[in-house]
Amino acid sequence: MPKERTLVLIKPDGVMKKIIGEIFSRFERKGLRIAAIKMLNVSIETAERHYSVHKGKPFYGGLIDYITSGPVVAMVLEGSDAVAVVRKMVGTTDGAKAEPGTIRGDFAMSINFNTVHASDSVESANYEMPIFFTEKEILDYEMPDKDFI
Ligand code: FUP
Repeated sequence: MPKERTLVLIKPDGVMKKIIGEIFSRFERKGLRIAAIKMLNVSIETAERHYSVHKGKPFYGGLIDYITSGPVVAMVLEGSDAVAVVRKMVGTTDGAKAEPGTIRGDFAMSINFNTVHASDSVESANYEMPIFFTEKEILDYEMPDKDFI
């Protein structure tokens, strides 16, 4: 499997639920390498860039309001098939329908406040990562367990 990088956001409700550590812990224990981390207030411009594919949809306005409503934790995760692996760990879009054991399944109750974002393809990841991180902020380093992953 090719090594991939993917963008994950802990959305404002995730920060308020005090599960930043829990979410990082799940990804770390899975064997994904954390290549970048940042906490930020997302500007309207950044939100519009990140969610440009949803422009014009009925939920777009609410989505922009929500992601700009409080602090967000952004991260880049790296690993084999990382995009699909992370999407599986995040669960389906609607928290009420997401499988228990997934992040949304365990911590979210709705589609509007679904706690995390994860890139849905390598193309999306390549579009989304530079919105939140410069190339220099995405670090290349080796983990001690790399030979067992
Ligand atoms: P996902 O890839 O699972 O994050 O979901 P989508 O790309 O389909 O949607 C992006 C975001 O829009 C979701 F995180 C939640 C929000 N959304 C709604 O609020 N209402 C909808 O009907 C669909 C999506």
